[in-house]
Amino acid sequence: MKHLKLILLTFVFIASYSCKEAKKESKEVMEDKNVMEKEMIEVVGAKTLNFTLEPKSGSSVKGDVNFSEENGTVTMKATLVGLAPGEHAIHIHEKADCSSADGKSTGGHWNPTFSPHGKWGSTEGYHRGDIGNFTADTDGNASVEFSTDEWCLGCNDETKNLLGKGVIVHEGIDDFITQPTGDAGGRVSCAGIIE
Ligand SMILES: [Cu+2]
Ligand SMILES: [Zn+2]
Repeated sequence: MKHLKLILLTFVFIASYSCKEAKKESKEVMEDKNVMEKEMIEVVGAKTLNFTLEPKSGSSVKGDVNFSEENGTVTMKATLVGLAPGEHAIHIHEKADCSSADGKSTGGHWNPTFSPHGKWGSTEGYHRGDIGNFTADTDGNASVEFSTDEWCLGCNDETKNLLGKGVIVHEGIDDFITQPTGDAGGRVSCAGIIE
């Protein structure tokens, strides 16, 4: 009888121990799941960014610009109001700093490949920020769409990473020839690309 009690006690002990282990394991699984969910949200969150374009140089040019990355391609969509009708240049400049009244705090064109200024895709070279020209309608409204696999949002390749750069809309037209600016005139709207 004593022997049987001992066996029973041992059984209870083992049962309660393995139950504790199982609980511990399931808690670990839950924690892993939480970490995975958090990482997934962070990845999705890094793929779409929205910014407000603010007027510069005494203009009333404002709007929204959106960047999204999918399958290695970044698409920029900008909507603008308050422009003079006709053509204007839009570039990515090297800094996200829109603090100065003339927008020059964003620096020059973003040029991480040390190339000449030019038309996007030109065999003679172009800056990674040389988006080009777009046309505003007679009411001064415009929408711009541009896609490329030569940009990324937050990747480790600094020749592609848009984060920390700035969007600049110019008063004039990019001639794709004048170095290193394209002679596009004053900076009338600005947005910093900051996560
Ligand atoms: Cu520019
Ligand atoms: Zn340029």
